[in-house]
Amino acid sequence: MFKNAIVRTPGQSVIDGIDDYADLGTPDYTKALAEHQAYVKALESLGVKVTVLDALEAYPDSCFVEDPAVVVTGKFAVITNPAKQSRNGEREAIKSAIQANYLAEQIFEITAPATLEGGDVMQVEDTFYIGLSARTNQAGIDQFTAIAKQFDMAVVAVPVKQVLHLKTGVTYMGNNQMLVSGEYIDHPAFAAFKQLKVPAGEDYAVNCIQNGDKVLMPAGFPGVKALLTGAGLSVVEAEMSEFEKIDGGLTCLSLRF
Ligand code: CIR
Repeated sequence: MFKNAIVRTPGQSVIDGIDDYADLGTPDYTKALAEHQAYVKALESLGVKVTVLDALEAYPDSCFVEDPAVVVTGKFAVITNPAKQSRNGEREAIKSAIQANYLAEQIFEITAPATLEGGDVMQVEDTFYIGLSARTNQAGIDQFTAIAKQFDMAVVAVPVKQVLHLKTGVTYMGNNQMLVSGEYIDHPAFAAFKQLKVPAGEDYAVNCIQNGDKVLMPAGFPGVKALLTGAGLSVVEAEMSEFEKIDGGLTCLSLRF
């Protein structure tokens, strides 16, 4: 379970966020801000202490703090190397928030030519499933693996073909249960888990945040809600319409530890 989260308020520049996948129009800044505030409240309702960082107008996607860092509760943190030029400066911007929570010897960095984004890193107990994607390359996975090894943690690389990041297609719901959609339904990498299969048309809702017996999910996906409730989880919903327009999901908006 995690007790802390770091988020960053979206700036007005969020309307210029990268949109490689969704085709849903431009986010409304005022609405995005309101959804972000509700997201913070929803995390707090899961018993989490939330640190809110100031908006960074220079980086339109900087509210997606999950990508420039990976945090592992009580063990280590990694400053990543985001692949997109417009996001790369976010790695410097997130450092002080990481340094406030981890000792210098616990903080590592992914360095070029390696690229890696936190959205591709899914921790399941002592194993990290890492997406080999348009944003995370093999060198990034190799560097992360060397870091994880020092903490007796393993890495399994998983190809990402149809979605942005690994966690845009699969998230872990605890208790050996994997919420899977699209290319990850019946995927061999997750064969050992009980699969919770996202129904067609609700793929966006695969990106959920589980904490103990609670789960935060995007509002408006009754099939996934029924699936999670049926799995014994108590569901909290958050409106995500404006972030969905720039390919952002629930996990992207926070670092949790
Ligand atoms: C991007 O394309 O980088 C942002 N518009 C969305 C990032 C989403 N992050 C995530 O899934 N971890």
